[in-house]
Amino acid sequence: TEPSKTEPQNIDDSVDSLQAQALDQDICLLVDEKDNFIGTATKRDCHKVGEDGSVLLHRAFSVFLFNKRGDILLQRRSNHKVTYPDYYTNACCSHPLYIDNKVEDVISAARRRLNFELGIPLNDMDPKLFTFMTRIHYHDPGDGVWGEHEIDHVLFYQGDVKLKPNSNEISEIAYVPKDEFNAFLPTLEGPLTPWFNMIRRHKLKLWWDNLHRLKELAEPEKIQKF
Ligand code: DMA
Ligand code: MN
Repeated sequence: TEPSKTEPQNIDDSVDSLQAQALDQDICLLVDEKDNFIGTATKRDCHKVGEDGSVLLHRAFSVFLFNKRGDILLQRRSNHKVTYPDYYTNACCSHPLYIDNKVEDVISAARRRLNFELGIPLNDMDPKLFTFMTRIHYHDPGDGVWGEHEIDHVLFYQGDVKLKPNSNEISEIAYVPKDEFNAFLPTLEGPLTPWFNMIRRHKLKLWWDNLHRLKELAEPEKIQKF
């Protein structure tokens, strides 16, 4: 017989098993408002929304990737993602982890995750070509069950890379030229993630216009709220 549809569902029944595994295995970094490391918590505990809408503050990163022509890489988050499934967003986001009893540095975490989500060979990504632009503190209650509260380290990367997207993570990718970007966004059949939208509105144009001199515009010491 069919299982009754009216039975209460465990949250994890609706979560893909690979994504569910990461919720308990990935150990994220809790930080204070100045981005000082203050402890650890599982990916699950870092993204559960409390009854009052609160979420534990943790460290994250967002990579904006451009090819040598200066086109931006966008991705659509897969339907399997626990947070923000089917949303369109920048090339890759995730969290530096607590691995082997050590705090992982953000650029190592970004390279590892670009390899995992987009299949970019590690050797295609020179750590020196990442520019740490700024930090953004934001809170978003998501769907009310899973949300975000992060100090997000924004990293820009320009270079030509081989892509082999992981379908458990990503359902679509596209390179978009700068002069087509504003017309392209309204054609998308899904929402933009809140962090991508925030960075797009406040910072993207200036930084995209200045890919050749990002180091001069970088403000890694700042933690901004928009
Ligand atoms: C989390 O990204 C980081 C930000 C900046 C929202 P994510 O949900 O894509 O993380 P993961 O890929 O680890 O699930
Ligand atoms: Mn997060």
